[in-house]
Amino acid sequence: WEAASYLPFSGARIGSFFQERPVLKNPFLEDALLRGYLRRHLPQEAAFSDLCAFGERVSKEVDVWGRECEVTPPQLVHFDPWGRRVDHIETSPAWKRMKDLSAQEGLVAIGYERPFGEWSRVYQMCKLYIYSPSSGLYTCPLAMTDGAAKVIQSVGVSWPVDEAYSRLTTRQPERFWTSGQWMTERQGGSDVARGTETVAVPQTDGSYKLHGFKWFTSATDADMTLTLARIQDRTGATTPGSRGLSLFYAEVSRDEDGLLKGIEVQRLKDKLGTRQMPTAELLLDGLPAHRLSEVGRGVASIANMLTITRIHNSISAAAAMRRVVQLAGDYATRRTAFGKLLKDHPLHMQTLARMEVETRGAFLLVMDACRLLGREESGMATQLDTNLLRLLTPVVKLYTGKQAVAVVSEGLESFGGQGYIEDTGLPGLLRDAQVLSIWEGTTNVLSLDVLRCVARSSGLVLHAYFTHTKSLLAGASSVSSLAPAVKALDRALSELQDFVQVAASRGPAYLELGARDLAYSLARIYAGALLIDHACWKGASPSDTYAALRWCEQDLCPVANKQARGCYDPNTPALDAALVYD
Ligand code: UCC
Ligand code: FAD
Repeated sequence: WEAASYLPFSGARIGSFFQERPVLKNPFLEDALLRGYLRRHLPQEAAFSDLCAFGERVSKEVDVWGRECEVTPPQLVHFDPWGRRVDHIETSPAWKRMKDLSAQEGLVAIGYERPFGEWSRVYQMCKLYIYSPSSGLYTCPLAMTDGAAKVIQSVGVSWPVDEAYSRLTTRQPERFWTSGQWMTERQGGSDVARGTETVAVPQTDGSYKLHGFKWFTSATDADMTLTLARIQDRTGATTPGSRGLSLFYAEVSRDEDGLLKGIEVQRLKDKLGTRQMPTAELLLDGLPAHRLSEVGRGVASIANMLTITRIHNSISAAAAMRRVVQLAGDYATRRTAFGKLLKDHPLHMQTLARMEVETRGAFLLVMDACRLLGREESGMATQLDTNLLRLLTPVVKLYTGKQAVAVVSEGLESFGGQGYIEDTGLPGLLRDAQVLSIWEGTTNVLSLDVLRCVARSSGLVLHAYFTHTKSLLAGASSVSSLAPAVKALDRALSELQDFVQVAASRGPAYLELGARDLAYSLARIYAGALLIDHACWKGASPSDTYAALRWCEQDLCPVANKQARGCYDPNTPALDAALVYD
């Protein structure tokens, strides 16, 4: 008996060692690049103190709510106990607290109040960046709410959307509304022009009733939505394609019997991630609606929303990377392997440093899109800024969305087996990252959007890109510590210019095959230039220089290298297909 008491793990004993969990600290104070960026561009005490206080609230209070949202996902109640159809989407108390907090903190409102002029979008997005990984995906309805407010602003804040606009942009929780964005139908989410079957039947009072089936509608507990439909003429005929689509505003409301007006919630999606948030299939059966766009200008009108939601998506991507890097860095100071802390293993630190470099590139890319958006909205944008924003929006969304999955996945591995364990909260980060490259335009569809905006601007967006990238490098020519990075970037820029010239002469099929690599090249070169530019700032740290050097060691212009290997030649589609179906 006595001997047994010395045996470890005997009986009910579970041993005395327990691993300390990684600790989430104030995400504002923990982020050197974020603070450096703001010190450089928005050195306002009011912004700093608000972000610092918000960061404290996120780490101490909100993060727990985010976890609550994950473990108490929404439920759809189709019927009440007496058999009446109610279609009620029940969300967790934490999800409702997120709504109130979002209003109070002005997470949408800031973009419209513009407290810091052209830097207001940067400020708003920095707040969302701090919030996003703890938000229980509440950043999704906020993105669509922001996008809807932007669309309303662009068509004019007047009846019937003036009330909605004031609710979308209010700081009063009891008045605050969120919006949906219902574009995807069963036949196509990318190809909206061919996929949309929903029809709008004109009413005698000038309004419409919508009939159709929306296949993906996220945060379906929204108060209103923007959606696309085809207007029927008197014979019931509609115009096919993009020219047949118009943009509609509809409120999600209930009649006196508690039934949704003109909507049936078919079911909630059973999703890999984003489980905190309801995503529903909706049957629209006479949904009352008002047309917002000119007839047939639906896609062009909703494009304003897409710009905003794609920037929000990019913020969430950069924020997911930042969060996993912060937690992994903290864990490395607490976990020992082979006799020393993980942080003292050079190979482990190299792994974290590579994640850090990716995160920094992503952060600067997104911030630059926000900077340009802020300039445009405050009337400060030059034509070059406007063109650059059009090009960068899809580039930044597609690049950061993809890299978020890679960085978060690597991040999970840095916790060893614990990274795979549900109740650590870590796996949810990866699940939620995976959607970032799918919704709001997949990687390929956005790569084609890059080609579209190049073609429609007759190359002016590329001109803006080259001009601005070169200007970012101008200050670095005399900084010897950055010379290898500048040299690599100069070479990549000229390779990119060569590609553009050659590809233009080869025609659309060639360009289409090169589209994804082109978008990646645009992203990597631009992020490299931003990192170099930031490292040249007088307040920059040695780590800023090191990050720029490391970033520029990668293949900055994959499109040129692949072109040289004949990857876009006319015979490759057939070879690719043969390989896939071999
Ligand atoms: O996924 C969704 C919501 C998820 C939840 C929100 C989360 C947000 C982040 C949260 C973080 C946690 S909502 C569904 C999103 N769906 C998409 O993104 C659709 C993807 N497909 C595309 O983007 C396609 O490229 C389409 C649908 C835009 C293609 O449409 P069309 O009609 O075939 O294309 P067209 O004919 O080329 O374009 C029609 C007009 C043109 O204008 P005009 O006629 O003046 O030349 C285009 O220039 O629309 C204009 N346009 C644009 N303008 C098209 N795309 C854009 C754009 N991106 N920016 C400006
Ligand atoms: P498809 O268009 O069928 O694409 C399938 C594949 O083909 C993709 O890899 C795509 O890149 C590729 N592909 C398509 N066309 C081309 C091409 N021309 N060239 C090369 N490759 C191509 N939608 C909404 O409207 N509102 C919402 O609130 C909403 N919420 C969502 C929530 C979640 C969790 C998810 C997963 C989706 C949501 N969506 C929503 C839908 C989303 O926007 C679409 O799924 C997305 O746009 C892709 O459309 P799809 O599913 O029809 O894929």
